This record gives sequence, C-alpha cells and structure tokens, in this order.
Amino acid sequence: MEVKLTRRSILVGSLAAAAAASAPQSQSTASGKGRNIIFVLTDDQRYDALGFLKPQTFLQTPNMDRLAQEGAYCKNAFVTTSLCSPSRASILTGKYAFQHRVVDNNTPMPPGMVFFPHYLQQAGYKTAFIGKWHMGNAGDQPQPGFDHWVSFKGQGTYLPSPNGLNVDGQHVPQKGYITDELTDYALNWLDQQPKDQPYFLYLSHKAVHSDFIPPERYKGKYDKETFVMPESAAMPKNPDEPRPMWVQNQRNSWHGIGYPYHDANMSIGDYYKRYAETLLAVDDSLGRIFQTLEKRGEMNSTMVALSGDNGFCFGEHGLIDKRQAYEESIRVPLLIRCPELIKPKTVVTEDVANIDFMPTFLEVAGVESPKDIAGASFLPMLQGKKIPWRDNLLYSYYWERNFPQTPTIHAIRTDRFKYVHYYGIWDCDELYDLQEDPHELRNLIYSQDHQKIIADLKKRLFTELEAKGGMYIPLFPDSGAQMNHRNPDGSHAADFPAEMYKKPQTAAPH
Ligand SMILES: [Ca+2]
Repeated sequence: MEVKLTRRSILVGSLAAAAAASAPQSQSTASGKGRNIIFVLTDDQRYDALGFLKPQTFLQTPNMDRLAQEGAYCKNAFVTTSLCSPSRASILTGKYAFQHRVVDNNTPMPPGMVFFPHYLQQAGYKTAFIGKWHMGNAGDQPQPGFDHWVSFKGQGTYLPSPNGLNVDGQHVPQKGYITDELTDYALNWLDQQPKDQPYFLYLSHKAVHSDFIPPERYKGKYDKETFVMPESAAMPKNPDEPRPMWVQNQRNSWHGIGYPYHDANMSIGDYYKRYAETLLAVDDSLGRIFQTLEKRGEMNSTMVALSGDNGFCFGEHGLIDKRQAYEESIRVPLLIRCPELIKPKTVVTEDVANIDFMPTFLEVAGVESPKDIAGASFLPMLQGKKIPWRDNLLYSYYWERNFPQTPTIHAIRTDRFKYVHYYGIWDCDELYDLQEDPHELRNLIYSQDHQKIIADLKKRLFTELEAKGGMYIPLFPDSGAQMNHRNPDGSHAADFPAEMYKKPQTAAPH
C-alpha cells in the first residue's frame, strides 16, 4: 500500500501576517457602523451534538440547525488543547496553550494577558462577558476588555448556590436555572445597547458541562430513547493494531466507561440523554437571541457565532471526557450566521481552530490583529473564498496530576493522517489514516507501510513546536485532589504491545 503525504507547510505566522495586511478592509454595516457580533460559547459540546447531524436518533437542536441553514457550518473545527481553561485562553488570545501558558484548569493567568475584546473596545465597541470564565483559577471577578460582566466562580452550578453571581463586581444571588438566567442577563444587556454603537456579546454557557442537570421542562424527555454505543468502545481485537496501554488503562478510571467518575453503575447512555436534555436549554437560549435581534431589526447585520471549548467522548475508545487527541475530544461545533456577509448553507471544509476565532472576529470589526498571535482570520472562507491556509492542526495537552489517566500529548493532524506522540510514559504512539479509518480503530504505528509517513509527521510536529515556542513541558506545584482510583473488580492493567517484547540476546561463547 502506498500512501502519499502532501507537503505544503505554511506557517501560521505568515498567515496571520497575510490576514493582518487585509484586515483594515472594514466589514462594517451599510450605515458605516461597526458590525455587531454575538459569540455563544458552549462547554463540552461535541462537534456532532447538533440535531442536523443526527449523532443519535433523538438529539435535537432546532435553533442551532437554523444557524447552520442560514449561515455557515464549519465541519472541521478543532481546539488546540481539549480542556476548558487552555481552550478559553486560546479563544481570547489567538495563541496556543504553550504560548499563553494557561496550560491547565488550575494555573493562574500570567499577568498582563490581553483578551481580544480589548481591541474591540478600542475600536468603539461596547463589550459584555456573560457566563463561565473558568480560566486562570476559580475567581469570578471582572476581567479587562469587558464593559459589562456577569460570571461565577469556577464551573458554576446549574441551580442556585450560595456563591451566586458576580455582576460588575457585585455579588448577587443566582435565582434560577443557569442557562436561562445567563440568557436573561444577555438579552437585558442587548436591549440596552444604543443603535449607533456596535456591540460584542460573549455569552459563555455553563452547559453542557457535567454533571448535567436539564431544566425542569426537559427532564426525562429522552428517557425512552435508545443510545447506541460507539464502535470503538470495544477493546481491541487485533494485537497488530495496538491501543496505547494508557488508553486501555483509562477504561477503569475516573475518565473511563468501566469506572466513570468512580461510579461503576453509571450508564453512559443515560448520561448522554441528560446531556442532550441539558443542551436543549442552550438551544432555547439561541432562539431567544434570534427573537431579540429580530425585534431590534439586527437579524441580518449581526454576526452570531456558536462554538464549544472542547469535545467530549461518550464511550469512544472506552473513554469519557476530553483531554486526549481522538476526534471526539478535539473537534468542536462551529456555526456562524450573518446574512450580510455569509450566504445561507455555506459549508467550510478547511480545518479551523479556536486560535482563529479572535482574528476572525477582529476582521469582522475591521480591527487589525496583533502580529504575535498564532491564529488567522477565516472570514474569507466563510464567504466562499480560497485563501492560503495551514494544512495541519497542532495539538498539545499537558498531564494533570489531578487526572493522571491521560498523559502529555502532542499531535499533528492533516486532512489524511493524525500522528499522536506521548511524552513521559512507556507506551506506544498512534497513527491513524482518517480517510480509511475515521473512527480511529486501527493504530498504524507499527505498520511497515507507514513508517515513512510517521517519520515525516514526527519531523513536522517538532518543527512546528520549535517554530512556535512549544518545546517545553510546564511544571506547577500540586493543587487539588487526585482522581486516581481503580475499581478492583474492573479491567486489569494492560500488557505491553507485542512489538515492545524482545528476547535477551544470548551471550557469545568465550
Ligand atoms: Ca470544557
């Protein structure tokens, strides 16, 4: 079998420069006012948790479907680190985790970070952040770049809790179901915005992060539905296509289907149904945003974007949660509607990433991006134009002592292949042919036919990391509990891949 690998390596830095050169071309509205932008960020929403993709027979998202129908659906959207805080920091700064250094959910934000809404403020925008911040420790205090602030500590809670909400620096009680209440705050702010000044609203939902609690109106809606487990949930049958030992071992862990959240009786299917019910409230929220825009006469001129901060596994590879570099973990939904700029039913097939959101929004606002960011604007692609674009996705995740099941990961993904490199463990790496094997069932790392491709991708991976400043492993003091238990009645430790066994050489006779 012969497989060819395209070698068009375009550095993102040059892309950013190219985008910056064209940035002053304003995307303002007919009246000359800057374009309103609403960015809805969901938490842990899988790339396929969209009704029109029918991931399971029952999941519904009518308003998200409308967003795709009337705007653009970016079918290959990714995160560069599949974890809440690092991904949120990448969205807000246009940089990789190893560049902005918010590498996990506990690390405080480095001082002096500038978030992109700051540049929008400078361009005359009114800006609001409403919802989950959860970046750089657990505080809820207002952050720079926002004229209006509504947030909560850490993950927040679906139902009212003593911590309450922080509204512009003042603590107020949380009164209702979080998704609905955040939407109330968002729409209230939108209603107050003058018509002669552009606004940027960052609505950052707590949903659909675990533990999922649907609103009363949707509780049990999917109880009688049937959840189909993914094919890759089964253990590997062919020893020639090994899964790393850590993946097999994670099955019996906090983040595995054998001992999920240390509850051996938890049903992954029921868990998914609660997720889908919880997502319905987020979809309602989007519908209410549409109603408000229609009422204000801004439905055609406003850009409304929806994405997630990372993916989520529901049984794929025997795992739950994110962090790892499998498709369900690193892919996110991305839908963008703006009739004055984007044609209905647009489908963007190029790989775009969370680092690209900032320059895209800034270009829409006619604002030049800083030169030191890693991402580039994909606005031209939303408008059906071909532009020079990178041909790979660079991924990194750093081992967390709190969740020791998942190792440090670096990966490079092209349209065809994904090479996953592990650091600090005695285990095998992974190579998947995504065209032949989209569900990543056959690890080709020991395939003789693919050794040249592996060597090539490994070289590209380290070339990219070197060029972008990713050649270090972060170290922080211990913080928080370790979710490191195993069920004694569950699966046992995995054996080494057969390829690692080598008989000792017999000493030559004297
Ligand atoms: Ca998340």
